Amino acid sequence: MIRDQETLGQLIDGIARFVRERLVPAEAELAETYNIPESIVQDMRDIGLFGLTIPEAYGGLGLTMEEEVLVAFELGQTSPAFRSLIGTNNGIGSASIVFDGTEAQKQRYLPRYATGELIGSFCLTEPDVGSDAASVKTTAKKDGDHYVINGTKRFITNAPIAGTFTVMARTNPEIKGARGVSAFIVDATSSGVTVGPKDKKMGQAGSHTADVIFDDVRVPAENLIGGKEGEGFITSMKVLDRGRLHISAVSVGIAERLIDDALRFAMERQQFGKPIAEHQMIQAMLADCKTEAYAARCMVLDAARKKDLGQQVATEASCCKLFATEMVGRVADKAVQIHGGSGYIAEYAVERFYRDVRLFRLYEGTSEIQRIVIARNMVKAAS
Ligand code: COS
Repeated sequence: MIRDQETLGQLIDGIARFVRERLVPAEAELAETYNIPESIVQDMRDIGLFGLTIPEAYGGLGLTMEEEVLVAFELGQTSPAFRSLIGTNNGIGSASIVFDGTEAQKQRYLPRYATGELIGSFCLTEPDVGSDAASVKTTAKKDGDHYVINGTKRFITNAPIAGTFTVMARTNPEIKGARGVSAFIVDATSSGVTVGPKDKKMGQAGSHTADVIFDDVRVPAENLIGGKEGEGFITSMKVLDRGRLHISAVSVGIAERLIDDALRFAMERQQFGKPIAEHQMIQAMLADCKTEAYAARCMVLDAARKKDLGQQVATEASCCKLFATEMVGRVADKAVQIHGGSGYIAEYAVERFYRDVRLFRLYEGTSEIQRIVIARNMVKAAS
């Protein structure tokens, strides 16, 4: 944990500079090649980006939630595929072990996630299991001192480069819902693990997802996270509470980048004898974008601070995810509108971002799921 403002300021400034000087200039190449150059990946390792949230005892920076969202505001200022590469090691790919792993599991995996030597990936979603995450069909059957895993996982971020998968599998077929699910760490090189072809997606070029198929994969019982069956779904929900705040912060960062691009364009582009930024209808769009992005930033910081104080923030995390991801969709739409015909041309970054941000309303829980979580918690609290 970074405890003093000066060190935190240096970290944030350093990441902002890295984004501006290394990542933004590489955006067009990334969009073209779908590939993050190895030299950039190495730079990310060197400045510790893979281990931002891994506790210091295991080689990471151990950022608090507030510090993490401050970093994510900066990482959001460029193509989200860059963040996606480090996203799983700092979030869904490592958090199950950070929150609920045994000491041996932490020592075995976390230091290598922190350096980026090992990429962790999170396997919850399946072909028939999306929003209804407690209905996991993948099975894990106990066989001596091993479990045998069978099933298919879908849309798995960073699967093609993963060294480990955190796999949610049903250990108790008698229990149909959440309590029958357990979490396992599965080595990607285990016999019976197959990663499918990379998905062709609408946006986020360079962030790779794929199916992962488990066919009689034998996993040592010591890889059951926390050593306890039936805890996997709860672990997933805790992981997603944190992940949802992170995605909200990235959405704020991207909105701020889009506002900046749209403002600069509007100040240069002349129509009817003056910069379009002087036309009131353009000004209204800029003002609405600014207001919404600012509101989302305040929400994310407030929820992050509450989480750091040890408060339950499932409701706030869902409020942030709902508002910030819908907000960035509206901002991207207006940024394209302000760019006029140019906004539809790939030469301008807004064209890419418009497609990129669509994902935020879908993954780590759709907007509809966030509304369900918020309303259910409201009813529960009032009962
Ligand atoms: N933190 C800790 N525990 C939580 C929790 C949270 N945020 N949310 C739920 N739980 C616990 C509940 O307390 C309950 O525990 P008990 O068995 O002790 O009672 C258990 O988890 C089951 O919860 P619930 O009954 O609410 O489960 P549902 O099947 O109704 O599902 C939703 C709840 C819909 C919210 C869940 O399935 C969900 O988030 N779906 C979206 C999944 C998702 O985001 N997928 C994206 C892919 S992952 S990148």
